[in-house]
Amino acid sequence: MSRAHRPLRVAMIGYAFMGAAHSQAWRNVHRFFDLELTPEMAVLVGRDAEAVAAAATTLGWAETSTDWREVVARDDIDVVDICTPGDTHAEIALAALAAGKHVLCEKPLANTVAEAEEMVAAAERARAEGVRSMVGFSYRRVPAVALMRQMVAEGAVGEIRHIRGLYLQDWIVDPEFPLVWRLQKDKAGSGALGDIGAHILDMAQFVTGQRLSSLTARTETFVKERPLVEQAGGSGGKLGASAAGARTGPVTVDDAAVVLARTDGGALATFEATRFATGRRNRISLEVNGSAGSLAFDFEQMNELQHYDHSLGDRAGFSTISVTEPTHPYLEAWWPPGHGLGYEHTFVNQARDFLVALAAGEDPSPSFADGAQIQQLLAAVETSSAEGSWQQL
Ligand code: SOE
Repeated sequence: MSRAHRPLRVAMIGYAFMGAAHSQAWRNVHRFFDLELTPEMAVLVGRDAEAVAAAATTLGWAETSTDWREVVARDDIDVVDICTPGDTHAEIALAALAAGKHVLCEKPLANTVAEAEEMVAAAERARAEGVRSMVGFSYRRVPAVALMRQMVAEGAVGEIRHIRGLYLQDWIVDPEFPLVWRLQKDKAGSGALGDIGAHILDMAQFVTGQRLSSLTARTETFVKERPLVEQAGGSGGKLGASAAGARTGPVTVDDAAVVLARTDGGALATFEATRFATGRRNRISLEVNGSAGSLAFDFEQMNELQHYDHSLGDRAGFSTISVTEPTHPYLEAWWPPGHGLGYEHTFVNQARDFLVALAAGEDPSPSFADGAQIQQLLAAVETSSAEGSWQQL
């Protein structure tokens, strides 16, 4: 039986790639999951009045504004969803929490550890008033990743020895690709490290229940100068056109990061995050090897999980679990067995978890504190790379 529905009015700041992904989640979440809270897509906020109006029509928002400060202070807004570049996360989140709004903030939580810690303190203060906050690590909501976590907790791999995480993209391999905001430290905080490395670090800790306790890392910027966006005539987004012969500016973030780490559970872990893995458009994968077996996930086959059960002796081999059964995480709300999900569903599942927690008066997960812990790992990677040192965490 369906429940009594209560509306929850959402304002979203930013409407590019992540804004579009979050919008379709707010549009659809209550149409698939049976929820007590029904999101209303109240206000979309952006800097350019004409562009934000066009985006609101496309994405399904009722109203628009160019002034986020005015919107987060409005009495008729319950949730503020932050989908802007990292340099504005802290300021918007602090204002929204102070105004008593629940906050969902895209990853990475902030651009620096200091900002992240301020956000954690503000979230703790607001929590005392029943205000909730969450950071958006969407890949936790891939059913196969959530199942992997369950199976690790049930002992499917035994004692964990190795954690191997990769996040590989290739969208800036062309040296003529313009200097978009994701390649500027003052806007993005870091490069491949914070944008995609943050996901794989979070996923590894989420799945294994272990935290990194020490690490050493190296980062690299392969292409040090790129055409300015204005010169290239490209957008500020990822899909700017390449522009031979245009004026250039310095790339101030990493193109790639590699990490070697130990965990508090005694495992060895390796991670690689790069935007230069030619041919790998968006490959995120995680393998865990333990005393009793292994589990492996690869986003390119996101509806599958590979399992190796060591106890089967000479009959053992990797088997493929089709993660499409209604008993698997999130899938009771989706399609019949064998009808897989896609990237966009992870954001719907994320919105579901957020709304369920709000309705129950509980803390959604991952918290701002979890986001700040990832921020500390990102900072440790940068320090380690600069010094050539091991960092204790
Ligand atoms: C970066 O290229 C990016 O858009 C990330 O910012 C997202 O978090 C990831 O889901 C896809 O790639």
